[in-house]
Order: sequence, then C-alpha cells, then structure tokens
Amino acid sequence: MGHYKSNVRDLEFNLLEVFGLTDVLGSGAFSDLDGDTVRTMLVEAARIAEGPAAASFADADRNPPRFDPATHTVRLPDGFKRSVRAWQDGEWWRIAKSEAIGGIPAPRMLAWAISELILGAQPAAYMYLTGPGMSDIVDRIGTEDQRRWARIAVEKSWGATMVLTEPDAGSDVGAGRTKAVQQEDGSWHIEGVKRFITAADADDLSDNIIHQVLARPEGAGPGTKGLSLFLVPKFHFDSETGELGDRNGVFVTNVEHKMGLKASATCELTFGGHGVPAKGWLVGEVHNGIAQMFQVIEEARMMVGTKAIATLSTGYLNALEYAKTRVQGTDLTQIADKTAPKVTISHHPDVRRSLMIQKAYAEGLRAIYLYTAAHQDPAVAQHVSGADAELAARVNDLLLPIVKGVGSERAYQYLTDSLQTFGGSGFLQDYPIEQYIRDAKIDSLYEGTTAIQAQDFFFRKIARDRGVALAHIADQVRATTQPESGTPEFKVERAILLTALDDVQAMTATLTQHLLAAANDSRELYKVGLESVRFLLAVGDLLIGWRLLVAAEIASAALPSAGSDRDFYAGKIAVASFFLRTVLPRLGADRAVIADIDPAIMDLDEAAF
Ligand code: ST9
Ligand code: FAD
Repeated sequence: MGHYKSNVRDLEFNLLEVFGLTDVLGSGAFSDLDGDTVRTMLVEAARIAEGPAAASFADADRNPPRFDPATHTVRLPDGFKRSVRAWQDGEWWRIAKSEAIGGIPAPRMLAWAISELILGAQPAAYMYLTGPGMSDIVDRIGTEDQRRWARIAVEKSWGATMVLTEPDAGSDVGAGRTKAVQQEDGSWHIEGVKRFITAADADDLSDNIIHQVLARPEGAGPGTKGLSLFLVPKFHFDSETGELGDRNGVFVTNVEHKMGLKASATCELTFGGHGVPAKGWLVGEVHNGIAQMFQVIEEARMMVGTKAIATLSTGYLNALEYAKTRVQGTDLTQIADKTAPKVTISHHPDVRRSLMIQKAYAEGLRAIYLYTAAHQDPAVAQHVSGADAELAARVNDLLLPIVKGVGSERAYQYLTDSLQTFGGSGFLQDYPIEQYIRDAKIDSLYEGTTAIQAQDFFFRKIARDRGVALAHIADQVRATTQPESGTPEFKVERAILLTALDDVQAMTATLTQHLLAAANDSRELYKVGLESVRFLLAVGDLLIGWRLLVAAEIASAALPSAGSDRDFYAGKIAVASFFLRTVLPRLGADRAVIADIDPAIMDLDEAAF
C-alpha cells in the first residue's frame, strides 16, 4: 500500500449530498454526466492516484531531479516519470476544459475534486501536466494563431510554465526588469533572468514547453501595469503542424536545492543570454500582461490551496490509521491501576482531540474549496447559493485567498498534529508525514505569500468589491444559523456560529474604519497590515464552521437510514460540534485584538527587534 489515502467518500458526500450536483447534471451543458458517472470517475481517479501515481513519492524526494549545466537540461527520476505518465494516461485534464481544446463539459467542482487526488498523491506530477490548463487560457485570450498553437500544444502534450519571479521581484512582481524588444517580424526578443520557475525543463516528459513570460516592452511604464505577457516556446515549431524547429534562446541555468517538493524542479531561466535570441509572441497582441497573467494565477492559487488541503487530508488519514493500531498506556480512567489493559492511543483524550481537529480542518477546507469551485460555473453557483453569473465571479474571487491562504496555513499547522500522533516514529522517513510537512510548506509561499493573500482578501476582495461578495456569503451563513433551517439537535452550534459571524462582521467594520481613516492619516493602513492575516484566518474558521454545520445537518437527516454509512454520518455530526464548540469561540478574542490595534511596533527602531 502506498503513502496516499484518498477520501472518496467525503468527495462524493460533498458533490452529491451537500451540493446536490445531480440536479445540474443530465441536462444543459452537463447532459452527458450523472451521479453514477461522477462516482465512477472519482473511484477510478483515486485508484490511479493511490497506486501508480503515488508509488514514486518517497523515491522522487530522496533522488531529486538532477541539473546538467552543460546541456541546460533537468533529469527526472524514472519512477517519478512513470507516475506522471500513469496519471496523464487517464486524460483527467479533459474534465471541465473547453471543447475547443478537446475538453469535456463538466462542473469545475468535479474537476477540482479529481485534482485533489493527484495533488495529494503526487503533487509534483500535477506541475508537469499544466499544459492543457495553459492552452485553455490561451484559447480564451490569444489571437487566432495563438489559439491554434494552444490546440497543437494539447495534442502534443507540451508542457507549460508561468514566469513572473526575478531575483528582485518576488511579491513585488511590478519590480521585474526582464525586457521585451519588438522585432520587425512581429515577434519580441525577451532578455533577462527569471528565478524559481516550476517545471521549466521536464526531461523527456514533453517535447516542447511553452513559457508564459511577463516582460516589460522597451519604453513601457513602471510597475505591474507596464508588463506584457509573452508566449516563449523552448523549441520553435511549425505553426500549422507543430513540427519542432530550432532551439529558442531560453535556457535553464540552475535548479534549486529545496526543503521539499523536490520532484518539482525549480529553475533559474535565462532569456537571450546564450547567443541565441529568446523569441516570444505577445499574447492576444495586446499589452495587458498582468491582467492576463492573473487568469493563470487564479488557477494556480486554487491549485495550491487544494494541494495543501489534499496533503492535510492524507496526513490525517495516515495518523488515524496509526492511532488505531499503536498500543500505548491505559485508559485515563484506569491510570492508577498498573494491571489495567493497554489500549490503542486512539483511546487517549488528547489523541482524540488532535485527530478531531485534523479531521475538522481537512474536511472543512475540502468543503470550502468545493464551494469555491461551485462559483466557477454560473449554473452550479445558481444552484448552490443563488448567485447569478456576475455575483458568482465575485464570490469566487473572494474565496480564492481563503482556499490558498487559509488552506496552506492550516494544512501546515495541522500536519504537525498528524506527525505528533505518530510520536517519535513520525519524525522518521519510515512514514510519509515528515515529507508531507516539507512538501506542504511551499504552499504558503508561492503564488503569493499569506501576507499577500490577506491583503488581497481585505483590500481588493472586500473593500474594492464594496463588500458585495462578503455580504452574499454572510447572508448564507446567517441563514444556516436560523432555527427553522436546522434541527433542534444543533441549537447550541447555531448560536455559536451566529456569534462568530457577528465577530467577523465587527472585525470587518473595524478594519474598514482604519481604511477610511487612512484618507487623512496614511499610518492607519499599518493597522490593517498588522492584522490582515489574523482576519483572513478568522474568516476561514468562520467558513469552516459554517460548512461543517451544513454537512452535519445533512448527515443528521441521513443517519436513520444510513446502514453501513452510519459511522461516516456520525463523524460528520461529531466534527461539526467539536469544531464549533472548541474553535469558533476564539474568534471573540480575535475581535478584541482587532478592536484595539496598537501600531507601536511600526515605530520601533529596527535595532530593537
Ligand atoms: C508561482 C508558481 O509562484 C507556483 C507553482 C505553480 C505551478 C504551476 C506552474 C505551471 C503553470 C502553467 C500554466 C497553467 C495554467 C493553469 C495552472 C493551474 C495550476 N485577481 O493591486 P495592484 C491584477 S508564480 C485578479 O495594483 P500591484 C489586476 O489586473 C508567481 N487580478 O497590484 C490589477 O489591475 P486593476 C506567483 C488581480 O501593486 C493589477 O494586477 N506570484 C488581482 O501592481 C495590479 O493590481 C505571485 O502570485 C487578483 N487578486 O502588484 C505574486 N490582484 O487593479 C504575488 C491584482 O486595475 N504578489 N490583479 O484590476 C501579488 O499578488 C501582488 O499583490 C501584486 C502587486 C503583484 C498583484
Ligand atoms: P519576498 O517577496 O521577498 O517576501 C519575503 C517576505 O516578505 C514574505 O514573508 C512576504 O510575505 C513578505 N512581504 C513581501 N512583500 C510584502 C508586502 N508588500 N506586505 C507584507 N509582507 C510582504 N515564481 C514564478 O514566477 N513561477 C513559478 O513557477 C514559481 N515557482 C516557485 C516554486 C518554488 C519552489 C518557490 C520557492 C518559488 C516559486 N516561485 C515561482 C516564486 C514565488 O512565487 C515567490 O517566491 C513568492 O511570490 C514570494 O516572493 P519572494 O520569494 O521573493 O519573497
């Protein structure tokens, strides 16, 4: 048995029982799908994920990619390449991609549910298989020619990268210095050095790679708005047939040595530095680079959050299995009796507490990324929350920093609980948890650090949106707290949820006051900056509590006729009650901290730190 433990039952529960996906299947755009097909797809994808895709997980970590500076190539471990191909052979990429590039109409929720499986089993494999995702976006924003290239890239399984970061331009993408010089033939020469580029070379996994590069045309203005987006192929190709031509002047010039996620090669990429021009083509023939690149970034942020959540889920399920078999100590009630029978550690209250918090975050965050995905399809959004297409897009925007920022922070935090469950054994490489922790740390860093997610969440997704999407979500949460929306069983939990909603709304109001006050005193912004991560995490906890309670109500209704699913539903009820009662009351403390932000540390001399 490999390291990866999927949770297909919980995916099915969310898709079919909570979100009622069958109501939007079988008609309209999704007429070829029904509930049984969805179940079959999940089971088959999980089989490949747990089997051949996961098989090389530890080996690829212990024998990471090797860089050959003489040829500018990256050699990937053979076992890892077999895992990538096993997933690729399933052609899962087709789900919910546009038909123009060979996709199959399906709810995005289903596509992300299936992605969770590979992102938990072998996350680096996903990074080498983003070519169709790139083509889907180019199909939306490219010229006619570029849309044809996108189709060629899919047919030939070419790879793709997103190329923003430079040594002096990380969070601050607008500081990028890579230059673009227009040529008479309509192409551009890209000149500069980018760093930390994922999958910029892919051994023999793909014959060609299309790099999506942000660069500044000569004479363009400063900041992100002066950047344009270019398609820069590794090899030139015949634009009708895709036949490969000469090597383009973009070369991998280094591969980083990292803490985790080692199978995913992180490359320095040099454009035009080796006597061959790096030719690129302006996407859509318009200078709108940052907005275009954000279409890629939004996909990638969703992916990173889902990866983190998938890793926490398998961490929890591994810990649970261990806790059920490891015998240590006696039941607490018999602690004084030295002859009392020994029990498995799952009998100890502290182990139960730890397992339950892991379950709460793994399953609560899963419910949130799927709820977010629901708002990526107008028809599904209408069904799930009553949002029209415009509101659905705003809700998706609002929730992306929660999926990415909260997902990555909580996954890393509670994976240490998974490790703790194993005691000293968790620290060993005999079990996958230490690798999970190393592999998941990157999720709070790339695609915008948590600080960047928190600022995006407050300034752009709440303040600039004038609270429209947040108000929609708050209305949905409030509806769950109303007595008529649930059974008496959860009366206390509903009251706790209502208090938590009130706490979050008070925090939002306080931060908004500081933002408004900044018109007269810009230092008021420091107060927002000091507390924005706390606020992001607090909203995340509120939403997790909400989705767990919704799930518990459904489980409670299903329980009487549950049959073999009894334990599953009982677990749903228990985890909601546990989370609401033990975690949500802490939002009151967050509210108090935010009500009285002391910006003194902003005046402290650096030397005093
Ligand atoms: C990375 C890769 O880390 C990680 C691994 C990826 C592995 C996959 C790789 C392969 C991918 C290949 C392609 C596949 C496709 C599918 C992929 C699936 C995975 N929403 O606030 P302003 C725009 S990559 C939408 O003034 P600043 C907007 O146009 C590196 N748009 O910002 C806006 O104009 P306006 C990732 C947004 O102060 C304009 O930007 N690096 C949003 O100029 C300016 O906005 C980062 O993520 C948004 N939320 O710049 C950088 N926000 O206002 C993190 C902004 O007029 N840093 N726009 O609408 C930031 O995000 C900064 O806040 C900043 C600041 C750069 C935006
Ligand atoms: P910095 O921006 O220097 O940040 C350092 C610290 O300062 C962070 O804690 C940050 O939160 C904080 N900080 C910075 N600015 C602010 C601010 N304004 N307000 C509050 N806090 C702030 N990039 C790509 O383009 N393509 C890729 O494929 C890619 N893959 C990657 C893979 C790996 C393994 C890694 C490590 C990175 C990858 N990146 C990629 C780059 C990644 O997106 C950046 O590392 C990330 O955006 C952060 O930039 P930085 O590392 O320069 O950190």
